[in-house]
Amino acid sequence: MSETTYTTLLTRTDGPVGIIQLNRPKQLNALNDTLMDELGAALRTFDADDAIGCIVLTGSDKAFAAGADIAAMAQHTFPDVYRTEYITRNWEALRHVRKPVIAAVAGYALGGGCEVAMMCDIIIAADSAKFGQPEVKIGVIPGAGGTQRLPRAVGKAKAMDLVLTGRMMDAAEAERAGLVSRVVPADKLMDEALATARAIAALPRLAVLAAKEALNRAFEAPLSEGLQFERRMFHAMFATADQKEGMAAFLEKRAPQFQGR
Ligand code: CO8
Repeated sequence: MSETTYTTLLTRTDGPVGIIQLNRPKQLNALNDTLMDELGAALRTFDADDAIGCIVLTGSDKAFAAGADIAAMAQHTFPDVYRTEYITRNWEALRHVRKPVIAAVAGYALGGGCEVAMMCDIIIAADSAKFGQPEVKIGVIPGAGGTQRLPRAVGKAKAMDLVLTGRMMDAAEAERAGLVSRVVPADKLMDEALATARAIAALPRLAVLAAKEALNRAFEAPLSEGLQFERRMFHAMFATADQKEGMAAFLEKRAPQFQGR
C-alpha cells in the first residue's frame, strides 16, 4: 500500500489497482479547480506506474460528486471562463488515461459528477446511486460532456429527458438505460469494483490498452475507420509476448504467465 498526499483526494494502491477517492465530504465532493488538478495528477501517476493495471475512482457513500462547485463558479463572467478555457484546462485529464478506469459510484453523481463518471470506462453503481444533469436548474448547461456522452450512453430520448428537466435517475433506471454496467448493494460496491479492477489488471496489459483504445474509436470515428483501426490493433497484438503465452497456455491447458509486453 502506498499513500500520496492531496488536499481533495485520498489515493492508495491495492495490489495492481490504483484507488482514487474524491474527498471533499462537506461539499458532497463538489469539483473545484484544485480537485480537478489533483485528480489529473493522481491519474497520471497511476497511469505511468507499471505496477498498476487498472484504476478505480470513487467518492463517499453519500456522493460520488454533486457536480462542479457552484460556490466557486457563481461569480465567474463569460470573459473569465472563455479566456481561461474553464473546464477544458483541467477536466480533460481523464480522457488521456490509457489504463482502464472504473467509476465506483454511490450516492449523487450530478452535473460534473455524472460527467466525470461518464469519462471513466466502466461505471459500477451502488443501489444508492443517483445520476443527473441538473445544470439547467441553475441557469447553465452541462459543460464537461453531458450533452455528448449521455446521449451516446442512453440514447436521445432519455438524455433529453434528463438534461432538459434536470431530474435524477436512480441506479436501476441508469442500468436499464445502459449508463452503468452493473448495480450492486451499496456495501458491496468497493469489493465489486476492486474485484473487477484486479481481474482486468491480471490480463495482458497491451491487449487491455489496445482494447480500450479501439473501443473509444467507436465514439470518435466512422465505422470504416474504426474497423480498420481495430484490425490493425488486432494484427499488432501478434507482436506481443503475451499473445504467444496466452494462446500457448490455452492449448497446453495451463495457467498463463503474462509479462505485460
Ligand atoms: N457545489 C458546491 N457545494 C455543493 C454542491 C455543489 N455542486 N452540492 C452540494 N454542495 C454543498 C451544499 O451547499 C451543502 O453545503 P453547506 O452544508 O455548507 O450548506 C453541502 O454540500 C450539503 O448539501 P445539501 O445540504 O444540499 O445536501 P442535501 O442532501 O440536502 O442535497 C443534493 C444533496 C441534492 C446533491 C444538493 O446538494 C444539490 O442539489 N446539489 C447541487 C447539484 C447540482 O446542481 N450540480 C450541478 C452543478 S453545475 C455543474 O456540475 C456544471 C458542470 C460543468 C462542467 C464543470 C465546470 C467547472
